[in-house]
Amino acid sequence: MGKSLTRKILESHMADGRWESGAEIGIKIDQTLTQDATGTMTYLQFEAMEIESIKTELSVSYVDHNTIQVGFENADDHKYLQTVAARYGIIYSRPGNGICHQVHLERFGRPGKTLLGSDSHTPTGGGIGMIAIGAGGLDVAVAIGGGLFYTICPKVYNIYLTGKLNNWVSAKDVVLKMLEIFTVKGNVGVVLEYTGPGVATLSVPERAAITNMGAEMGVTCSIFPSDDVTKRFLKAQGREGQWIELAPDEDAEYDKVVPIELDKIEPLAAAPHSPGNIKTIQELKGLKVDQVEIGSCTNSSYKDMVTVARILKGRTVYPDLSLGIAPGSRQVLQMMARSGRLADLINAGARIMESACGFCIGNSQSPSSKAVSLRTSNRNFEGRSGTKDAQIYLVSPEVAAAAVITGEITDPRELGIPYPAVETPSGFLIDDSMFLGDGKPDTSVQIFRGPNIGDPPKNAPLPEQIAGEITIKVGDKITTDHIMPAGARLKYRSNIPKYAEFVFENVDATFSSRCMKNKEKGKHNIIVAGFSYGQGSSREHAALCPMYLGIKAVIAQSFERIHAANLINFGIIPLTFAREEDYEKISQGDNIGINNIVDQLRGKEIVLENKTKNLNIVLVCELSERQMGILLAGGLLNYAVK
Ligand code: MIC
Ligand code: SF4
Repeated sequence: MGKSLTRKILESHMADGRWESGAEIGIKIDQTLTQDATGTMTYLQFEAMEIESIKTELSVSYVDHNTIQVGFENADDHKYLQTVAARYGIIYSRPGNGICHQVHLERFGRPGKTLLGSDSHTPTGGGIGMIAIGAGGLDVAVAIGGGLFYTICPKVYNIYLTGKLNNWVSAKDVVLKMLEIFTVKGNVGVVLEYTGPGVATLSVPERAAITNMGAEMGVTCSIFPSDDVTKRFLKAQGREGQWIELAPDEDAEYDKVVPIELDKIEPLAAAPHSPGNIKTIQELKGLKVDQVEIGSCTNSSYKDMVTVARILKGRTVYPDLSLGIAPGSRQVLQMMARSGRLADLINAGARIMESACGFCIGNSQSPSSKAVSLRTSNRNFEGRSGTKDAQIYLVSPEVAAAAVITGEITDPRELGIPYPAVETPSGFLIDDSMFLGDGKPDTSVQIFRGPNIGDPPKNAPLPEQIAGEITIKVGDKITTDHIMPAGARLKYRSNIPKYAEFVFENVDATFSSRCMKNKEKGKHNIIVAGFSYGQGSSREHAALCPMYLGIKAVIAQSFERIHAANLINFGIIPLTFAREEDYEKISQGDNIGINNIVDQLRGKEIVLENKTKNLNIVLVCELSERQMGILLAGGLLNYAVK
């Protein structure tokens, strides 16, 4: 049997392990990207590794998350990022240049390369034929320093596309369809590989919108082949020389084949409060809409923006509705400005926002209480918008624009206006002046460290035994937004003691202070959770801040990939229940103990003593030798610098 494209690229980068799904493999990373909200910690950890300069082909540091700059903290972080980048040979993408994933696709993504990014939507790069994976900042720091990235050798599912999307149906609807099929849990260790005749009908930015939201399914990454469409996109970006043709073997072997007929897909939405809660627009039509936000790394390409501009040209934003638009990159914004499309949006009454994450991360444009907000972004977790009771629906740019005109959820096919078929331009506007650096280190640079930048906290090696309290018990599908809120709290990303005050803030505001009290008494803190713990972002702060609060273990029914890796990286043991029903035998506040933890981890099962309930519970923890070493050392930083 032949090989999938995923296998071909991974095998050509594999420096440890072999192709056997489920086993740990170590891959060489060609490119890295960071964004500011995870980047400060990444580079502080990179500095702690005392490596002279970057070892990758290319490393880029973007500033796109924390651009609001209320107070000095964001600006100080930017200055740290700019100077640390110059010192080590990292390209610095200045604030205003755009959202990391969109910009990376435009200017740096290359077929056949591996990309590791400290952001869960790094798989956007799969749209151009890369193996692009999201990870915690510490894993990215190790990769920048030339270390391998370890992950589970994936199962590869083939998504076989046929047909062509109908007018008014777009790439966003394809990935929402995928979410309907795959849901948001149970896909850990899977790569989605798109093939079939339908692939050629999708442009690179459309493919990227699809691979972007693979993150919501919890897959490792998604990938499209590199074909003539890819070649045309690279040519239009002035990078034709970087094109190579890439495809799976004709008889490639896959773990599963899922056919999708593009012409059968209709406009869809993810209803509150999960990207997996899929409804058709036909089911939702008529619902009054208060706010529409268009942008984010999923849907802010040139085509997305021009489509919206053409729908709104000569029309006016519905009176009760607020429209925000954030073009994904400075390239898109400049092209919109020069072509007059931006004027069409301004004339319609759009509030034009910076090319940045903005509303998507909840640090601006929070809706009013109970508002219905239609967004083209990728996550609608409860409270992420900054308004706990707001109802967020994730939709395509076409559906978003239709609501702007009518004030309610509307099937764009029923708008009664001609469909604006927007082609990918044959030449994009190329202006790289907002990238600083030439990839070479400059040891004379003084790294700027403002008062908001603290050293990454150190952890002690794993103790002999765990003795403490179940400090919190939570249910299924707990996202990293539940664990470590972003939005208004984002500015504390570089200040761990301060940020740690907000762990589980919206679930139980007493959590952090209760942890600190236990820690002072020498008691360990333990978290108990249901299925799919740690969904969503790659933010390592959802492990780093709990580590600071003295969390030694998380016991869950199941974990999501990036979060499980982050827990190990910060010396927190990810344990699962051997028997599902035992989740009921443990309550918040229970006193528990695990003796001889190191020996037990080496065995197959771990026995937890629930002292309050006077019973034992069997737990499981499958670790590679490498992961065991990291846990024993108290985390990856101790392990890497030993
Ligand atoms: C997100 O979309 O949740 C974020 C903010 O981009 C995160 C990264 C972060 O928390 O800084 C992600 O997706 O990894
Ligand atoms: Fe930024 Fe939103 Fe994309 Fe995260 S999902 S990188 S916050 S635009």
